Amino acid sequence: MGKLPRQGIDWHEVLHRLMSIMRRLPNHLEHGIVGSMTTFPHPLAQFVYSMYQLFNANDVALYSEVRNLELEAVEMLGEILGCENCVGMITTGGSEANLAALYLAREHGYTKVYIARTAHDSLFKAIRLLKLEAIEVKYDSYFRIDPDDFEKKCVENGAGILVASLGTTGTGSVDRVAELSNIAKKCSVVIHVDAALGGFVIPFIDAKLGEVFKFQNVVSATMDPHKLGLVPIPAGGLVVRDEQWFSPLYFESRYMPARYQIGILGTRSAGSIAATWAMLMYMGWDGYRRQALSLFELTRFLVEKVKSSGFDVVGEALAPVVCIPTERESKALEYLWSKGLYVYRCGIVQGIRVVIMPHVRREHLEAVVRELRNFVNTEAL
Ligand code: 0PR
Repeated sequence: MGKLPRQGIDWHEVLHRLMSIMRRLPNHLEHGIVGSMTTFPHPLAQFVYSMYQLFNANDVALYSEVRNLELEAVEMLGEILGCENCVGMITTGGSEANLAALYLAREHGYTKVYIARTAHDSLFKAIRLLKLEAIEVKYDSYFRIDPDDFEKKCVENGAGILVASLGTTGTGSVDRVAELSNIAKKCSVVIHVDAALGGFVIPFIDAKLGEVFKFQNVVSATMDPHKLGLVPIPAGGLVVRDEQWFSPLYFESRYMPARYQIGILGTRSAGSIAATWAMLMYMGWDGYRRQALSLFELTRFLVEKVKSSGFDVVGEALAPVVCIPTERESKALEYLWSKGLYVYRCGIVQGIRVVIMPHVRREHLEAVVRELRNFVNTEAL
């Protein structure tokens, strides 16, 4: 068990033990991981990550060039969302970026958070950690924030921050930021957009939905390179409109040569920054657009297959997330896992969630629908 050996053991033995555990772990290339937003990172990004992982990006005096790379990477992420000269930072993932975004809002005096149940759990976690006030906003039958309800709530409650999603976790729905921004303006509400997954697909398909920074009251966005950016875990992105909004994330660090550090963490690996920068440069706009188009094609294929097999799809599946409702969610999940198809839960409704990531193939999707049919047939016996 977890007992520190008195004398260290041979490193071959250490590796042997870890290899045998690793062989039992499902991986993206050999197994049916069809339900989470992770994928096999690009080999270039893996290589660059290992090149840079030893450097502490938060030692900004020693590694000011890493901060430059970080700012370039964040600016490129911002450009995808329609921002010119955005600033920000690379985080460990969407949860840290969402937490930091709500912290920024609080520091600027916004303590009310307008939020729908469709938002990712990390935002509710952030509200709890930061002791903010959540004001629940309804969602429509497509799992998008209901603009009328938002208007009613913001007229009643006044200034705050609205959380919108570009690709919700449960159904892949896309909030209509243009319309929400108009309403928000009237009530002095600013907006944070969680584009952790959808930010790498929606803007490449539909600029009107994707260029969220065109709306002046959008102050920040989350965009995760370790999802569809093809960068290894951990890599999230916090994109912020300007330096003034970002400034509360500079923290005093008295012993550091620069006297400050950036963000919620202390030491943070430059690996995530360099790998994100490398992938943005390597893929470019066209590379991510091609990826988005092929993911959408597969998503449409799945939606049609699901429907023609007598099942339903919830939401609008604009991002490559498909939620198939079933009241026997846990049983269906268990059944599919036993067949080596690692689907997840929709969360927002009872149902099975499939996420179409770059490693997912047509055969996986056919197998999901086939096994779901088999599950229903065995249950009916
Ligand atoms: N925002 C959205 C819209 C998300 O879907 C997620 C995570 C986050 C923020 C938080 O991101 P981090 O997990 O990077 O902090 N969604 C992933 C998902 O639904 C989480 C995940 C990741 C689940 C890996 C399982 C897994 O193996 O798939």
